[in-house]
Amino acid sequence: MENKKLEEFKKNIKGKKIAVLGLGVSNIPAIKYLYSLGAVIYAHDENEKLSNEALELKKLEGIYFCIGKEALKNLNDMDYILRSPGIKPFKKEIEEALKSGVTLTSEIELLVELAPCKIIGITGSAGKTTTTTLVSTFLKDAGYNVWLGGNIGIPLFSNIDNMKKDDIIVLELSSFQLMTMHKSPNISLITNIYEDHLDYHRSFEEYVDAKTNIFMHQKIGDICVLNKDDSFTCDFVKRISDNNIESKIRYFSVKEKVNDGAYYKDENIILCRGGVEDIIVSTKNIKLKGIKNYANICSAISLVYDYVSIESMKKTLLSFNGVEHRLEYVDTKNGVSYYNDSISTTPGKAMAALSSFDKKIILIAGGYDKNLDYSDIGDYIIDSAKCLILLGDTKDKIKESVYNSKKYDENKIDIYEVSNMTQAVEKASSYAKDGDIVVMSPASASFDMYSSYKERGKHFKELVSKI
Ligand code: UMA
Repeated sequence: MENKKLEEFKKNIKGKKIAVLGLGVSNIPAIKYLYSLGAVIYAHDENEKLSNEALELKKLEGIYFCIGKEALKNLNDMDYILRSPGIKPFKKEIEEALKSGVTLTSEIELLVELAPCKIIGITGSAGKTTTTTLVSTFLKDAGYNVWLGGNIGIPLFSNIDNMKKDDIIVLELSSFQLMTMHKSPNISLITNIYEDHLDYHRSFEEYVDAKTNIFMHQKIGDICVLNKDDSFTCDFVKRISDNNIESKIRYFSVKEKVNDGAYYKDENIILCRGGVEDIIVSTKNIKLKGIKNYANICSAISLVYDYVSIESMKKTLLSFNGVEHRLEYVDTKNGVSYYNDSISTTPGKAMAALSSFDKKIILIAGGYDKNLDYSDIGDYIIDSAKCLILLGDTKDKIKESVYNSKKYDENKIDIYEVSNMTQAVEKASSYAKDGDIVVMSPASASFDMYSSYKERGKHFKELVSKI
């Protein structure tokens, strides 16, 4: 069936002047697509050092480049501005252009506006990527053709011609993307709200308001999933009713029973539909561990249960290892489970990972020193680890943080220092006993020994496979 909205858009965009602000991951494919539709592209970027992909665009005749300090000048006589998420929409030049009648949009907003199929959108301060990936896996395993993208790093708009009515789009959405959106996904989730991105947003309120665009433009029949355990997301119910939004509300929780949605209780993930309960899976049998992951699972189930059978959800959960390098389950060797959390390149990220397990772990930490503050991590390590294996440039800072912790005296923790990851895995596997958990969550970047956190994670997994 023809996608009328898209056909109309294609007709209208011909000859229109579009200032594309930001020549990065999201906008480059969009430029090529809009150019192929006959739009006149003005490519803007404040950074004079363009990527190879951006430089390639110079080969296309009739794309005008505005690069460097003056990049945001001359926006007033455009028809559209296509803003990249990293560019703040409240920049003076953009606000002036809007006053003179220019339409502000973005790659992600065009996708949500023109897609021919259902869209599931996921936002929140934490848990977005794991939940988005799990939702997409649930749907794929159930036989759907799924388009996974958004803030997760995959721009999808340029693929819109290949999308079909029965496909499903699954999007991770950031506050940077949501802030200026005038359209919401059909099925939305806000995982939770914590203070974040205050170097971008002008206030915490602005950050929260941006997130609410995930439901503010929903229509009757749409669904909004909220976190019963998070007071901010619970308060959104009032916004939904104050704005006469007619979406159906579902909740998820890891603390209490919910009536329409999924919850965690006594080591079970339970789906409740209008009071009728089904146990989907026991958390004893799945590889994603920790209360935060149980919340991610409950929220994902609440989003997809109209589309995926209980049997299929169960099958997916039994095999889902998580997202690569993000508290990813690697394997169990001699009764010891190994997890790769190489993505934790800062103390903050590692602290979140550390509180995910129900028992004390063996932690491998340390890496490149980005001059971050390690003063709080000691408390977290003492609370969650019985053994700490340190490597890399930050090992002294982490050790000091443990020694300086007020909790140190009463809590025994074994600390070892090693020179590289091979020795770290050897030490961990010789220390560990049946039933133990080993987590590599470095709290540091990788550049002292690797080219990226991905390379570090892959090396760790390789070493585990050889145990
Ligand atoms: N630029 C300017 N002026 C500015 C800011 C940026 O000219 O004031 C230019 C930069 O020089 C760059 C270009 O804009 O060349 C694009 O940069 P961008 O930062 O907008 O990023 P993209 O490469 O398009 O990637 C964006 C998201 N980036 C941000 O939100 C900052 C990616 O999320 C996302 O994966 C990608 O689109 C695909 O949709 C990254 C991110 O860090 C991973 N997101 C934040 C997070 O997850 O915490 C929100």
